[in-house]
Parts: sequence; C-alpha cells; structure tokens
Amino acid sequence: MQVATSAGLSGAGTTAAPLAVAFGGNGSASTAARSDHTHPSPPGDGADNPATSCAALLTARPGIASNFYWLKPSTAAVAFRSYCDMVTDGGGWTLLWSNLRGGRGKPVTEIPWHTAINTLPLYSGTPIPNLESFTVYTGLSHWSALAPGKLLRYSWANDYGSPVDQSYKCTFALTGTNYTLGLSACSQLVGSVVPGLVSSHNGRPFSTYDKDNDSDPSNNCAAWYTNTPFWYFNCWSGSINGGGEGSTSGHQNGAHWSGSTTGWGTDNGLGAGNGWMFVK
Ligand SMILES: [Ca+2]
Repeated sequence: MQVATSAGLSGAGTTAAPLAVAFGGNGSASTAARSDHTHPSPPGDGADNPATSCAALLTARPGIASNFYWLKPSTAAVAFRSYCDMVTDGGGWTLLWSNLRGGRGKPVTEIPWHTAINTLPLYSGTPIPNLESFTVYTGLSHWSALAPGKLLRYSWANDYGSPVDQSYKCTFALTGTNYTLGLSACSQLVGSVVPGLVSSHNGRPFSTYDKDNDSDPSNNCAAWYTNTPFWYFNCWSGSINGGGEGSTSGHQNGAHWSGSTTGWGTDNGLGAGNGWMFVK
C-alpha cells in the first residue's frame, strides 16, 4: 500500500483522482481528496493561507473588515493570528503591543530577552475584535517584516469606553542587536500631545529585566516595573507598561502616553490609560 501511494504521488501530472484511488479502501479517500489544497481558505482566513501582514492582506482583499486574521511574515516559522485595524488612517495596521488600564496578567510581564525579541503574539484576556478585551505582545524581531510601509502608530485612550484621545504615527526602524528605536517623519493623528515614545524614548535601546540597556547606572528599570520590557532610559516617560503589574512603584498599571504621573488617565494625555501600538 505504501509503495502504491508513493508511486501515485511522485508521478508527473498526478491529479486528485488517482490520489484518492491510491488511498481508497482504508476509509481515508475523502480526507485525502479534501486536503489536496485545491480550495484554500481566502487569504488571512486560515493557517493554510496566511497573509504576510495586515497591510498585504488589505491589498489582497480591499474593503475587508477589522478583525483577527492569520499572518505569517518572513520572520515567523508558523502562521499566527493578529488583530488587523482595516479602518483607521487607511487601514492595514497590525496590532503588536497593547496594555489596558488596571489590567493584570500582561503578556509582557516577566518575559526575558529572548522571548521579548522572538515570541509570536502572546495574549492575555479574550482575543476578540474588541480592543478593550485583551492585551497582546509580539516579539520585536517580527515588527519590521509586518510593516512594509515602515510605519508605527501609537494610539491611546484615557479610559475604557472612551474614544482615542491621542494618536501619533512615525516612520520607524529597530536597529542593531538591541533593537534601538528610531522614529522620524512623525505626525499627530488625534489630540495635540506629543507622546513620550517620541520625545523621550526615540533612539533608546530595548531593555528587559535580564538585559539592562537603560541609561540609569544604578537601577534596572525593567525590574522596577515588574520585569516589563521597554525602550527605557532612566526610566520612562510615556511607557506602555506604566508602573507594571502591581503599581508598587507608585505609577498605576496601564498605558501611559506622556510623562510619568501616578494618576489614572485624563484627557490631556497624562496618567494610566489604554494604549495600542500598530505597524503598517
Ligand atoms: Ca540600568
């Protein structure tokens, strides 16, 4: 049986019909016929036909709705699901990192360097098309491949149920072995407050609790904020992690837009709110 199957598969011009015959008689003929890839999922709808990015997916399927889709950039060995914002600022945005006001169990908490760089999307909460229902973190080694337009957007709301108060996009690059953040050609999409990501963290290398690249010679910033990674200096203004998991630093747990105040989010871009980082 194995010899016959091998011969059938290797023959030039083999079609689904003889393949089904080769597997016939053991009850698996219909299964073989269905797995011959003549009817793949629409791009992005299944692991068998992933898109390389949300931007590429929108090009392939214009007008497609915002949702979770299957992606597989060149940097990933397997396909995974990410949320695609197909509406804001022309659509095609892949959500890579988010944090929510007062949330617990963030996917970035306690992750070491090798995870922070290499992981496929890690989720906490319920990954449904409601950006207030989950948080996500995607390893930095995948960001550039998911951003054919080399664009990064950070959007922020001061509380659940509130519209986005501030949003900013820039051309970005992550360079060198420390994934140093480079932002240029920025523009404000919503609000009027420049994010600390640009004013304070541009040009900073990435740090994790086990790889201290921050500019504070006497402290490990990542360790101070419950082992959360970021492009720390000494230590942050507008970190998406805020005070980390337990707020023991005095800063609340949530995404900060600008500054490092200890309060909850307000509509002037201060305090701990909800934040989302996308690339396109
Ligand atoms: Ca340090």
